[in-house]
Amino acid sequence: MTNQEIAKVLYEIGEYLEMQGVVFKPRAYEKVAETIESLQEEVADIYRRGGLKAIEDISGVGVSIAEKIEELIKTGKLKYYEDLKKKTPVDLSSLTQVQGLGPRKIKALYQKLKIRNLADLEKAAKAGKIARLEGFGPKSEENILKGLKFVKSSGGRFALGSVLPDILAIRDKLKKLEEVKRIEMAGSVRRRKETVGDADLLVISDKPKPVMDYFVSLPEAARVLAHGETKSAITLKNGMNVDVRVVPEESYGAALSYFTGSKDHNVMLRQIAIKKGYTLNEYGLFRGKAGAKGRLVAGRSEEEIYKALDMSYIEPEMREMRGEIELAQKNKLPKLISYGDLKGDLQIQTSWTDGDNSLEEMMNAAIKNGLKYIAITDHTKRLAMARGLDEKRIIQQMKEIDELNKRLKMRGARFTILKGTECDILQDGSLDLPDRILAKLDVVGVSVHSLFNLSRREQTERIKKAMRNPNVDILFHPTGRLIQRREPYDADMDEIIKTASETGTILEINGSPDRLDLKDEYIKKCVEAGVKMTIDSDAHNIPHMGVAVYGVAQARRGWATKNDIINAWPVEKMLSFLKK
Ligand code: DGT
Ligand code: CA
Ligand code: CA
Ligand code: ZN
Repeated sequence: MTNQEIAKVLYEIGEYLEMQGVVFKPRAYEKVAETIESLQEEVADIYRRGGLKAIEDISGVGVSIAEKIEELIKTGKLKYYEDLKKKTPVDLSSLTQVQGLGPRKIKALYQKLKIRNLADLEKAAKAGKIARLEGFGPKSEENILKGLKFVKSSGGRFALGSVLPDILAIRDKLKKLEEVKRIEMAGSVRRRKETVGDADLLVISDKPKPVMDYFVSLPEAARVLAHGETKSAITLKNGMNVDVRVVPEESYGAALSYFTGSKDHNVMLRQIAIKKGYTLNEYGLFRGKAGAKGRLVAGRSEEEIYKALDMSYIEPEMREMRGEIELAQKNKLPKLISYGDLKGDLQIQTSWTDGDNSLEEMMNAAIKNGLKYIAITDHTKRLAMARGLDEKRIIQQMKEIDELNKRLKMRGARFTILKGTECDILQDGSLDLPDRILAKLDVVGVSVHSLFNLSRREQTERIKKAMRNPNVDILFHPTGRLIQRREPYDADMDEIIKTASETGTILEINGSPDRLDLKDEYIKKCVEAGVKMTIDSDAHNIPHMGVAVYGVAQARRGWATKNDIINAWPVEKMLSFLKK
């Protein structure tokens, strides 16, 4: 059982328990699921190494959950979970994808209308049955229909962060084979697109047969779709396909370029090649016609192909036909922020509120990860579920931070903990902490966590008012979307970007794989408007700190340079840029 599969069962247990109105326990399961999802090591390996005890050492796991995980690893099944499913036999994982449908509503729909799956739901909503149901109403029915449309449109794709670790693991296994000379990811994965249809791997090998035999017999393969010497494909347990193609060394660059896409970018490259009297395909760039008659001009590397076409090399994340080819021809491409450029993280949660690790633990992990500063940004009191901080507790937290900073200094460590908050924006745009507290903090982030359904005008004004507060530095997860789960709240992003530029407010690129908020399109707009951004992990535990890389990927897709991202700067420069 993979971590993903274990997490999925735990999430569903939480949801089933919530259906039954059980308190606290659902959140406990959810938190363990989140932790397991982001673990580097397989829980099955942890178990093999250290038994039940080692599982209990995972943050948030008590005896009872540990035993359930053990049963899952040992038998691939869990009786407790099967029993819960029998009590309410609904297709939870697809129904919960519909925005606004939580476990309790799903239970009501099952009890009153016998709705078990998306098809039942659509039928009932279209027949107007949900509008007549107590506790639902016409507005709710309308939202369900909207949500259903959204689920259908995102169907069949996978959030990058939920599949990239598995794809990298497969790549690394293949890389170890002596028959594999080189291997690279291509397709949308290499372009780091936020959702992925399938994964495409490219291999150079003189002996493809053993490579392909090994590939199709990987334990990750739930099904084998194709098994040939130049192309094979498998389906993973989560339903995603992985293709492997073997290409000759002299065509590697051409094949990489071709299979990286995007398709539109490739089409344009081919047209440019034709104008110059070449032919470009997945085997190379040829003078005249391709094949036996043409002479190979370039093909080994992507660099030599771009060069032969008189343009500079284009990073994969930019190959989306958004003007990158024109800039490459003029040698005017921006120098994108690199994956190692982040020096700080400006959104970190701790066990003061709903995080799993203490402030000190998060600090130590950040130091270990090579960061130079972090801002502690726990939730505020309106988020009672997350034990949000009130004035008294945030003042206590500031003292703890002073104390830790003092100790860091004594140790000679070049690391700073910044005092911060993720302060809730209230309905009228005022904030959940008074200004005299906000003024004492180094970094004030604000977030919308409630009232997603305000009208476009109200929502936009609400956010703008918060941004105009002279104590507010950053707007966290600015659109509120959850990839494939929740659409952004209705607000005018152009106006928000404009307000950011007028007020000097930073917009966040939240790296959580299910958020990636801002998305690439808005990042590009910010870059153009001169609005600065920060790339944060929004980590609630130590493993989760690693997700900032997805934020960097998204930033690169939005053409951001180091100069656009304030936490790629040293701490003094970053702080002096914030509002006074
Ligand atoms: P995905 O899998 O939907 O997330 O998106 P991609 O971009 O990975 O697309 P995929 O897997 O269908 O194909 C991989 C790459 O192969 C694609 O980015 C460009 C190239 N490719 C596929 N089909 C065609 C085609 O008909 N024409 C051209 N020029 N390129 C193609
Ligand atoms: Ca693909
Ligand atoms: Ca493919
Ligand atoms: Zn938040």
